[in-house]
Amino acid sequence: ALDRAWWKEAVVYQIYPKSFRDSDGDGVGDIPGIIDRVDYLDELGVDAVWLCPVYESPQADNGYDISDYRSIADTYGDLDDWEELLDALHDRDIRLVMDLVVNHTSDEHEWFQRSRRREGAYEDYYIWRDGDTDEDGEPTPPNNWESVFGGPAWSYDDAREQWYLHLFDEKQPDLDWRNPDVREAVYDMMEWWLEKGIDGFRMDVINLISKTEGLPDGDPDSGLTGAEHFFNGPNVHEYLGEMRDAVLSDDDLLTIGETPGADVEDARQYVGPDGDGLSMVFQFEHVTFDHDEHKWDAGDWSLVEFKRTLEKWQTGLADDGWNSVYLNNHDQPRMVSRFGDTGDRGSSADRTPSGDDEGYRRKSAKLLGTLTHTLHGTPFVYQGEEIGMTNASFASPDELRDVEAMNFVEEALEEGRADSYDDVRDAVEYVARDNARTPMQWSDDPNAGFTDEDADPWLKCNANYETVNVEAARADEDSVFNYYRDLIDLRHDRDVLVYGEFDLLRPEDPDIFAYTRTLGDERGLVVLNFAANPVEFATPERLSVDGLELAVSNAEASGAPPETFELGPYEARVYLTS
Ligand code: TEU
Repeated sequence: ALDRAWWKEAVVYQIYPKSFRDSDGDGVGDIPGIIDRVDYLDELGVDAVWLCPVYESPQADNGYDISDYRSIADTYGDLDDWEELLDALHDRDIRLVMDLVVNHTSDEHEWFQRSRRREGAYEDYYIWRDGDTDEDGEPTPPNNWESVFGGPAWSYDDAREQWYLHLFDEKQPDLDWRNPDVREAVYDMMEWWLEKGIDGFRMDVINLISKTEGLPDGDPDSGLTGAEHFFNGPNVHEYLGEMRDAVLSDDDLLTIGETPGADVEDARQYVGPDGDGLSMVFQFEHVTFDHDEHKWDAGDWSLVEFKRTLEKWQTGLADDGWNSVYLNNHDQPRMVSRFGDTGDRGSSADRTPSGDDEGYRRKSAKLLGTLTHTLHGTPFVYQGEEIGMTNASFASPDELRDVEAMNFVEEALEEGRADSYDDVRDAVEYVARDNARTPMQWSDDPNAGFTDEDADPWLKCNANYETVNVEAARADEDSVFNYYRDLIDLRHDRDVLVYGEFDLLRPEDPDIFAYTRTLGDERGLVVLNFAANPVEFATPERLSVDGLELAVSNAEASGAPPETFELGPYEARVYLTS
């Protein structure tokens, strides 16, 4: 019998609240705005929402810096609004997964404020150390670890006269998970949210919570100095096991760990009943395989390598574990700009030949959606992906809002790696997180229908909203949106797409991503052309295509699989047994 779970059969929709829908005209999205669009989610057909942080926060990292875990930021609304959202979703059988950010808090969290004053039990809530001094007697940090957002991972606190560790921004001090009081406080907070009836947690950088004892220097030649001492650290499984026993074991929850730097072996330890019990993780290998030393060097990528990376995860977690499937989120560039083809529209990275002024935007967006909905694992749709939103254009650094991107530009200029912004503009427009965070494009009204016409959105809208928007997409039978509805329906209807075994065909084919899915007598064949030109693909001889019929395609196709496929640019076909 199948080991069924609702979260294996679900399609999850990720909401970045700041950019989803603004109901009160302050230029920032909010919870009433989301409530207003719950019917839209229902129409799309998704089963769950992952809501990025809406908690009280000074917004140094758009809410990933939490100053109070048990209240909602004013700009998003209040707890009553949140309860109303939960009800509105549940009324439509859509579950709600909340973001859990517990590697760090905001420096404005009461815990940190008390800790810097060494108040009683809070004294050891964070990772405080004395520093060293250099030859000139200047204070230097306790070790050489680097922050993910650039610069040292340590800042000096004048009140406490010690350094504190922050793997991200200086306004995001790391909690000391060795302290049982910290862990207890986190579990209590989780229980508080669970009692409100939520359906799971997405756990921010959960594999970073344990650091090597003694905090030794890291290898200065690695991409991020110190990483080997805080990614998948020594006690992480002990803490996650304890968390499971304390708060997660009773409910049928979706728990997904965000685990940068985890390989398949690591993932097996986080996921499943024999591991820490998480439902799944967000792995990063398929979104970092094109990085050189650093994400800002991202560039050429090959389909062969992309396939190899995904196959490793597909097969590696097939029997004990489960995959999440995503190609973009609020930290990654828009998938259609990265893996598809947008011409020169909405992206400066014109890496592939274009068909017209927007390249093959629609067609390649559908192709990528076909991939995510037919791989083995739970698909995550990031807001705007379902209408084929693209990377944006940032003419000047003043248009950027993300701390990581702003630091990158500033450092490049300071360190002389760039003479002017123009030297790094391509990199910004290719990988900066702001690309994914431009406001959701609801209509061709001014400000894309995201906020009032005369309001100032917190981050500029992508200029292509006049054609790329929800209103236009809903009205157009042939839109990316309507194609996504079909994909989601199909996945709901057919167990083979959820539970079927994955087998990659022709791994070395440079243009075609093809695979089968098999579940007893139920079979599927997926053939995807990742090239901007027509490509032939011969059905492998040993493959039985008996009984297969076309189930969905982004082109004109029908019937049974031919002996030799002639696939148009970015053409996608899914065949299933009837
Ligand atoms: O991201 C963690 C992380 O390591 C990366 O996604 C990282 O932000 C990105 O690759 C930098 O290029 C999580 C959240 O998703 C992100 O939004 C937060 O900024 C970060 O944690 C800190 O909470």
